[in-house]
Amino acid sequence: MLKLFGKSTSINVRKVLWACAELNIPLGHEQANGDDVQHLNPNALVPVIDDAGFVLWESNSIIRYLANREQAGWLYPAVAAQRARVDQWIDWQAADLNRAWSYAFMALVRRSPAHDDPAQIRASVQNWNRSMEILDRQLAVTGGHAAGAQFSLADIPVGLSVNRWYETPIDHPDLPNVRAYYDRLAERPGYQVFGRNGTP
Ligand SMILES: N[C@@H](CCC(=O)N[C@@H](CS)C(=O)NCC(=O)O)C(=O)O
Repeated sequence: MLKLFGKSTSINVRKVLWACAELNIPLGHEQANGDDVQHLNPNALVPVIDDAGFVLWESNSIIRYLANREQAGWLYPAVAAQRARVDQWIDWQAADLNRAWSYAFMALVRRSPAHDDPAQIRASVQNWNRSMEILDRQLAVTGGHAAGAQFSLADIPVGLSVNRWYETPIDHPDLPNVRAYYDRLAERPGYQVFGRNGTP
């Protein structure tokens, strides 16, 4: 059975949990932090999976691997241009959106003493909201989900990020398309359990 190491409060671990729910993959889940998995991941970060001896880390690589393993074209399309569009939003979440929220999230949710500079918190919130405005405009075009009308693998990292945005105590500009997306995703059992579950 596929084994997942990582604590369920981690957004990156939740990507794997939600992906497994969408794909109906049975899972052995061990709550673990970075130090516990240092022998499996040189970065000492979670999530890590062990699939019958195949060890993999990096959350977005893991969810791509699982979708490929299951040949789930409905989630991760085989057609190059469609797949690239899904990858674009997956990579945007990891590279740009993560960077935007990082300082504000560490300050306002994790209460990290190292993240107590009000100017940097303000700048981070501003960048975070700007990123969500980009998503709002994209959703106005697709009318449904991050990479197109239908649900795709991109909605796992992006949808979890939207939950984090709403659950973090900041002023949220009114973004009707993001709000409708948040509600649309809530119809999915996997998002109810691992996404919109009260945890930022
Ligand atoms: N790029 C990595 C980032 C992983 C990451 O930052 N994991 C955090 C939790 S979200 C972690 O392991 N922190 C150390 C710990 O929890 O002990 C991924 O997407 O998997």
